[in-house]
Amino acid sequence: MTSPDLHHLRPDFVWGVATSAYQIEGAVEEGTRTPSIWDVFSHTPGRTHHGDTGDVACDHWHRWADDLDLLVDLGIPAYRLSLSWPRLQPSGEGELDARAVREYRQLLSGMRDRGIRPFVTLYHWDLPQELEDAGGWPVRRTARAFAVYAGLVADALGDLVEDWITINEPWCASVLGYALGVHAPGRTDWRDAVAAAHHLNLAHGMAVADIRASNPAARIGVTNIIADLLAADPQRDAAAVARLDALNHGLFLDPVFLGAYGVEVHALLDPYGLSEVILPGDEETIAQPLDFVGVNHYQQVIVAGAPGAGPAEVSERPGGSRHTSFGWSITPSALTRVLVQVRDRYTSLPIYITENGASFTDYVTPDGEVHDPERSEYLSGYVEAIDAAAADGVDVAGYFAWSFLDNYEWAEGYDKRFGLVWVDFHTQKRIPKDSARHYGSLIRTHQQAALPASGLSA
Ligand code: GBH
Repeated sequence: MTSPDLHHLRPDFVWGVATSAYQIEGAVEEGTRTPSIWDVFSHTPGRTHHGDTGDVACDHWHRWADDLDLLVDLGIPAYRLSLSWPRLQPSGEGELDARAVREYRQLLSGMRDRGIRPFVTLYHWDLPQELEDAGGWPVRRTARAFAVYAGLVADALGDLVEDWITINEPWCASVLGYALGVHAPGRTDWRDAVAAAHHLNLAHGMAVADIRASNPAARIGVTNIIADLLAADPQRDAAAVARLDALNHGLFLDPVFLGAYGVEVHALLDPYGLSEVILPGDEETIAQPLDFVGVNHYQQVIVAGAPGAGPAEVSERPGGSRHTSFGWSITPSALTRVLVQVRDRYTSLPIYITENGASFTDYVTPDGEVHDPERSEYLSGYVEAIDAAAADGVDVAGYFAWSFLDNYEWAEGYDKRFGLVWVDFHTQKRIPKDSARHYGSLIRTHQQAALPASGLSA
């Protein structure tokens, strides 16, 4: 495996891996934790592949110390994790649960002791079911509840965390959860999804204010999933691309970085009630100054117009000629294009790639190892694509491979393995895949090249 040349990346570039709470923690009945919408959804027959749930997942709640040791062994300096809202604040309101706070403090202290830098996501889709029963994201109250929760968490954990991500992929949380019904809570109403999207944006903005009030030194960003959209036919399908871009990207990035929803977004979603849910002052609240922007990138998509398929009325197929086991394209140049576009259209803030990765049909060979050359090649290609964006002047600050561990892939259950580390879901044994060692060597190569350079410029 060749090592890419990464000399445009900044010397202090942050290298990490990412996970989320419901996908790895398990221990769903421990302490005072209540069900989240994902507990309820995954336990509803027919909702997930094989009926898989996150009840046990990677049992990380009981194994975090060993898992952190593994990060050290692999030479991974940063770790993006999310906190479980129903564990920390079981009814979605009121005081935080003291035991859960203590346990997360142990985990975060364990990271500090091992020299691992935390990036903490406050919402990675596990809304307390009680808040869903009270209306969920389509109601405004949920945004306020989230901000209060975020402020309490910043009070309780702020001495152990400098980098916060408010919300992971509000597109998934709103569109997949409330319009397409393939994610929790499984509703299928575009008006609900549009209201949910606005309230997720509002929740982000309100939370930024509450976190800063509690912790003025905090660095805060928000993470969106950004695809590289290409027209199937440049003349015929340009409008379809613009519609999908408005729904997937503009709906979330416009108000945060440009201060208001753009005309494309209004044209597409006012028929589904967007203007009705925006109250005076909301857009100012959403457009809080941030410290960085998070980008999750997985796909290049070829888009064509197709009447009747939701508000955007498009059909999508993967770009490229090679694909992951999810059917997603392997096209590293797509990430370069996405990063350049985020800079050109939205912000010159530092960009973290907060997720990028691939599922392949991994298996343990008789030697007890997992040989996954296609994932190593994937990582090299995408990291090189980041270097290309940096060469173009984009301020790329870090990269988090999705994922640290094979884990609960939401509605897809346990069949899709994104980990750098294999997990045997019967024994909970961890086996670092070849790609984990490859990633460690990419990191070392960059760090060694960066050291003298930073010494000279100092
Ligand atoms: C990210 O979601 C998530 O942040 C992370 O938790 C997840 O594990 C990772 O990527 C890998 O998927 O849209 O009907 O085809 C990316 C969005 C949502 C894409 C679910 C795949 C499958 C259902 N993912 N989607 S559908």
